[in-house]
Amino acid sequence: MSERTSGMTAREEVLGRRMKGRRQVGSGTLILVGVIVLSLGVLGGGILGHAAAPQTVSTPRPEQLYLTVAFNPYTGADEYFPANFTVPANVPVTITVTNYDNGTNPVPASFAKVLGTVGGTETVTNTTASGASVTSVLPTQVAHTFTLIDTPYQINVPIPAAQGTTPTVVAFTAVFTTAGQFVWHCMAPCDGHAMVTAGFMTGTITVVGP
Ligand SMILES: [Cu+2]
Repeated sequence: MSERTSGMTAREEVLGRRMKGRRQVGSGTLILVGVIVLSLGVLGGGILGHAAAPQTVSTPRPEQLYLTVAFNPYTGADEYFPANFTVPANVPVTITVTNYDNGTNPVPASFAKVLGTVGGTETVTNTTASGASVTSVLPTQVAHTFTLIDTPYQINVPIPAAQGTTPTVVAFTAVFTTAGQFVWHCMAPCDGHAMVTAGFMTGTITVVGP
């Protein structure tokens, strides 16, 4: 018992010394490596920064905004996520809406037409649609709409229903030329409560910039 204890203590001492030695060498090496990495990082960042700058200026990338329409089990309603968002003014903004709601809420023909987007079109992608540009969808296939009728904007984007568990993805591009905060609505008769409750089927789009 006492032999084993003393044996372990001796081994621990040796290990302790080795660890201590390793730590000392390790910290010195770490500092050196740290200085080298930092130097390379500053140098590399400078070089990359110079190389990347002209690309950013010459080919401005359209802004992207991703929205999801889905059932929220906590509220018991279909909602836009997010319902309140911000976009830059005077640049093309591509908004992609991924809709998981497979129920239909048929709309009048006027709300099945695409209005106010670049080219007057949207693309629809699901198991039967290829992502081609369309100017309208079947009113009976609409689940929700993204509709911004708030002066000076007049935008309507019909969102067809998901197919089973496969979402329908709608994308469109718009240029927002007037800064300010505007209220959008879903015009499909989906849910009386959600349609009038901010953060559900209505919300704000804030346009910022010159
Ligand atoms: Cu809706």
